[in-house]
Amino acid sequence: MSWPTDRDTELFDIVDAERDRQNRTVQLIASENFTSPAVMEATGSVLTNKYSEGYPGKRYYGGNEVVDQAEELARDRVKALFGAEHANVQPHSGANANMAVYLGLLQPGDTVLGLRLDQGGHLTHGSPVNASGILYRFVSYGVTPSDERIDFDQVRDLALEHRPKLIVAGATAYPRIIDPQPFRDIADEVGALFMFDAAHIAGLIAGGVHPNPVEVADVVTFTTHKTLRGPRGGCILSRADHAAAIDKAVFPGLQGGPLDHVIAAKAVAFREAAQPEFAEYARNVVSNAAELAEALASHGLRLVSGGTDNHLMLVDLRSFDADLSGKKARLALDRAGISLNENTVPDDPRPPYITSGLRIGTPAVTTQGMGHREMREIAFQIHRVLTHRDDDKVIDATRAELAELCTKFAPYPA
Ligand code: DSN
Repeated sequence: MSWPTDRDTELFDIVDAERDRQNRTVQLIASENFTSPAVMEATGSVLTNKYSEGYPGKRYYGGNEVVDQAEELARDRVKALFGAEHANVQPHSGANANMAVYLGLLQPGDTVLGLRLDQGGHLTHGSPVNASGILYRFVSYGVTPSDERIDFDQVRDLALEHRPKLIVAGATAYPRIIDPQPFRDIADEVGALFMFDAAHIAGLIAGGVHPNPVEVADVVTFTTHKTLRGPRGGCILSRADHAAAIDKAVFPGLQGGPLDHVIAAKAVAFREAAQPEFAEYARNVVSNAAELAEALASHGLRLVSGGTDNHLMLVDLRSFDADLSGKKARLALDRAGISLNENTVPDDPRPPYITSGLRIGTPAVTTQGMGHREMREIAFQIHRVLTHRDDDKVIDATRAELAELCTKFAPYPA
């Protein structure tokens, strides 16, 4: 064997530094989580060495009899987890999963309805700078100005006016339950297909705390690394009649060789998400988010839609401090050891790289075992940083206090 025998300290010191950062600071990015050692073991396994273009039993390469078993296991487990007729576990990401659905079920130029990006939607729901918006004619619906929840009257009016081929539900920054049934009803009324992008809430669905869109949608896409707590990747569930079109769109339409090591790790995560402990985890994610939202509101921060019933909340900073953009707030919180992202709020007057809001999520801190007491502490520290953002002493003190808190809940202790 001619592999280098010296440790690549230049790189692995960086990995160690990132583990330290994850152990010692607060992770509130709503789309992040901590995976289990078993998920990481599969991701770092010998399956990374294999080429297996195609699907189990129909590969373009030899030597896939073992890898086939891993992909079949992943497909069977995810179908059982969500009650789906068909699963494709090969998408490298949620964006790829969405593009594969469009490629499989639409023709370029077809009309699609999706949630506006600045009101909680995703780039792949028709942003003009994304392939979805370049290749297809997306029409956007939004939230109502009064309660900042999905405006189903608008969805129906737009569907009747534009007769979309596909209606897309799902969001990346929407703090409320998304009921799939009204979308199904509207899709049926206009003869459209219905896709639910469950990237953010897949774990809440698997844990039984949010309605399961698989029961009513033609297709459900999701990522495996957010609330579902698996490896980074995507997945598509569909009715059996869409299976052939979707599989062909993923490969050879959009991707080449699947990431077999990641598919194996997805199988591990699907098994973990089927355990009773995961249902408890999902309940705790939502309960922690509600507690954190309430505590932030008690410090005078306005929450979009007045609160949350999922894993995230959106803080609208405008009424709190007109000078404080989402970006300024995020940078100050980063210095204090709190990681989150700036985010547009509905009808945000600031551009998307500045924004007037913060998106805050509880999937990772809940995995660490934090509960209501820690949520109140985090809310206190967020408020303290926002009101003392130019005071280095306060920022440093906060970072130290939070490091002490996080060390008690370290996800990957040394
Ligand atoms: N990056 C994902 C998120 O943070 O919601 C969306 O692509």
